[in-house]
Amino acid sequence: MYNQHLLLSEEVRAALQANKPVVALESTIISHGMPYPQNVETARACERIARENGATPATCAILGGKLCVGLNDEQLEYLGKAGHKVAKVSRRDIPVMIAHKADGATTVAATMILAALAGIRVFATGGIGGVHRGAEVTMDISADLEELSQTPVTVVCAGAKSILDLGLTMEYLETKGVPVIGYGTDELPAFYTRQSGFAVPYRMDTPAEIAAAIRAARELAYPGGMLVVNPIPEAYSMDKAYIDGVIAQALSECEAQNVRGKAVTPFLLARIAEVTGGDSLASNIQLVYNNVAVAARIASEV
Ligand code: PSU
Ligand code: MN
Repeated sequence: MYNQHLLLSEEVRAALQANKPVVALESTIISHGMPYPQNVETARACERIARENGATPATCAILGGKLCVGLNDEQLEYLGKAGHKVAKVSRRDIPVMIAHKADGATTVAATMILAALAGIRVFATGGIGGVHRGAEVTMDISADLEELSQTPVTVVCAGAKSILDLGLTMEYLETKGVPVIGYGTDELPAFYTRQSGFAVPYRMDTPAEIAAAIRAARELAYPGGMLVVNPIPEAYSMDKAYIDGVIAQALSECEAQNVRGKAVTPFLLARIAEVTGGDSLASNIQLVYNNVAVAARIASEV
């Protein structure tokens, strides 16, 4: 648990030492995934929901070059207000951020690295990065997928947005040996909608079953993590044809404006929220809450 670059909050340190359930939360969703002030409200509510479901929340970020696991209220507010002024940090960026004593918001990949260093095994987010549409030409494949194959943290998400190529994303995860578990579903959810048309290899209906798989992977000393896909609650699920149309529009704008690299995902998220007049954001927030609750219950059983 000790690393010179790691800074645990007192609360997280105490929970880990006492072997109590802890759930990691990412910060790119705060600074690059949602607008202010909804991002800060959501981040705080996630922490509350983790607690209500029996786990200590550990929001992760890099501040002053320190790998912070467990943030206080001011730190959350800072990241939310700073938005795109703080760096979006994935695996490749971490050593440079430390060298520059810089501030950064951690993606799924980077949050997994911080969580694993701290000894946290379960992590909740909204959606993961994946294989982008057209990746056979652009090679735009999120580092999140590679991280899932090498870092032993279970990520609970609502599937992936259809800004990605969901079929190729599932193929990639299969190739990399990442178990994908549908929580109460046989189908990969597509973030805003409960259905995608792609099957998941496994379905589990209880947190205890998922925890048993996590323990087994650990007992086998598997290097990687697992992906739990948890569908958005029915009440907040969006109309598939409508959201697919909005996503198609956002994708063509992205291409027309020549947006590249790590700017792609934040650009698409922001455009989709704008075009839907905030409806997609409302759904996004609810699915994150749902994931935090499930992750906390899994963490309680591991
Ligand atoms: N997908 C979402 N919301 C998000 C992200 C992805 O629906 O906020 C963020 C996560 O932090 C994820 C990152 O790890 O974007 C992936 O970025 P990229 O595609 O550049 O790897
Ligand atoms: Mn990318």
